[in-house]
Amino acid sequence: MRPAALEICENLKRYRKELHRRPMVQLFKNDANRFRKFSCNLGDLLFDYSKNYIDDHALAMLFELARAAGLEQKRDRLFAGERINETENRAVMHMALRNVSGNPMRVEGNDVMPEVRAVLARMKEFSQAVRDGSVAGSEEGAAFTDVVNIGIGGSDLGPVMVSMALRPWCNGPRLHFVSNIDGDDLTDTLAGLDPETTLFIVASKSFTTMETMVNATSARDWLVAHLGEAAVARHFVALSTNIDETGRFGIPEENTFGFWDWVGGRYSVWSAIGLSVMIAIGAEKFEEFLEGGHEVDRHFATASWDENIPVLMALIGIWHRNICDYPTHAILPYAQHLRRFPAYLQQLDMESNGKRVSLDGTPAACKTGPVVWGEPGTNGQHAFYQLLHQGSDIVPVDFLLAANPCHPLERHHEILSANCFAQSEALMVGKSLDQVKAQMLAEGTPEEEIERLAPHKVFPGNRPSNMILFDRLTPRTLGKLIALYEHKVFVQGAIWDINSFDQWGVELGKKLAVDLLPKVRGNEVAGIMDGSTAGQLAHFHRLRKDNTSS
Ligand code: G6Q
Repeated sequence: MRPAALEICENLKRYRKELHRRPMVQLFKNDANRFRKFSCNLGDLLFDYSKNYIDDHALAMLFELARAAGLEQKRDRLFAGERINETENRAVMHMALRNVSGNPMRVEGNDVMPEVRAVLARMKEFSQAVRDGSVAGSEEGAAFTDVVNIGIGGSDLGPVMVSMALRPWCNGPRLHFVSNIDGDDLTDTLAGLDPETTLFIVASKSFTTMETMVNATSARDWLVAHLGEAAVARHFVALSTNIDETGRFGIPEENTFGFWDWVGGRYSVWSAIGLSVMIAIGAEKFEEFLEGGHEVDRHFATASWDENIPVLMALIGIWHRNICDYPTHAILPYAQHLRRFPAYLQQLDMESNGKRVSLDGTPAACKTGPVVWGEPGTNGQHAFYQLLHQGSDIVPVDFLLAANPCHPLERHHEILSANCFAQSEALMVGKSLDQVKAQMLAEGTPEEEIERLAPHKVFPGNRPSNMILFDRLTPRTLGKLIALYEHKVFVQGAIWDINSFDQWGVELGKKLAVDLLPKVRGNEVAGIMDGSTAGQLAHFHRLRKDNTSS
């Protein structure tokens, strides 16, 4: 964080102490306009951040902090297609993938829209052909019934999450996802699939990722064992920027869908990486998904900060992380179809902002990205909400809820919604010792029982949460939700002055795995640098031997 921004943080920390002197509900009592003031809308979507310990003054200082961090200039550089991913020497332009406006978008001066539209047009044509059976496993063959996306990280989490979220619109072939190098993933997926009617999509930007290449090779072996080598060209499709490697794998160029180095893996679901989703929901619905993302891009680029949802989400997050020192952030969608949304955001946020070095290579002067986690409600309520309400750490929360379900079970949706509102209220309002005692007394609990049990039943309250409330979980709404969080992550990275677009932290483990592989295969443990790893491997080899001999 820049020195001027750090100074504002110090002022905010002092001011926070003052704010925290009163209960959060008091802030509502003092200001009848509080909800209207600290919430905003984007179409049907409401972002309510009034249940946080902020007021006009705190928010004004947070805006000042964003200014001191150079947010506006950094946002302009993003949209101008400059190489803001400095450590990888790349621009960041995933917004072009959902630019449905017809206007140009430039990366270092060159309009990338013609290429983007060309790939999108090919994706549409191909997905339609798979859906109507005109592209099939053989000349006269039956239509593909199953599509297996093989990819990992950014080449998996997006399509998995989006296809789950948009299940009501999935009317194409069944989708499956294989990501883990653990052979169970591929084995379980292939069991029950008919090679004749199975299409494999190998999704890998680099086409060198070990997990994906090994899974793809094993899938290829499976197919060849059933249908012969010639079937590969019809049953395999590649999504990649590495055309040489896709060709070497045996996938013809007409079955390869490209994208560009300005599309980061965790931002790539809008690109060819979304092909599996397009096959499942159809091009028209996929286009609506893109439109939702684009709407947020325009909003982020043009709305004033006090109405700019990603900016507000980010600043509230900065408040929690840097001013209040809260270590984690929970994403709690009250939507079963969003059950992988927390995992998706975990990658988006933690891979982007889990950095301890500033852009200039010096240590970041403050805490950066929090641990992001979550599960859908109401399931989480029966598991970890205990800690949210009474734990010794405060966990800021984002609730997400659709006003209208995509299923016909109205009664379920009413109960689900009531639970969501109730949790957000309970976190803030809490229940005091006096209230607990009064209730126990009214219930006829004996005096000493009250004394013994009452402290355990106290809810401290004053715990912060945001609410994102929208009409229905449509492709357009999902596009909006993802883009809101993408830009939130960008704003926070800009304020922390870190590079949100690289991921060097995943490299060391990958390299060591390559070095250790021969030692896993053989049983020679010499040369391992630490006693623990050597001991683990020796034990591993003993167990492997026992298993082989039994
Ligand atoms: C995302 C990361 C990472 C990446 C995977 C897969 O931003 O870069 O999760 O998506 O490592 O990479 P490939 O698509 O190159 O196989």
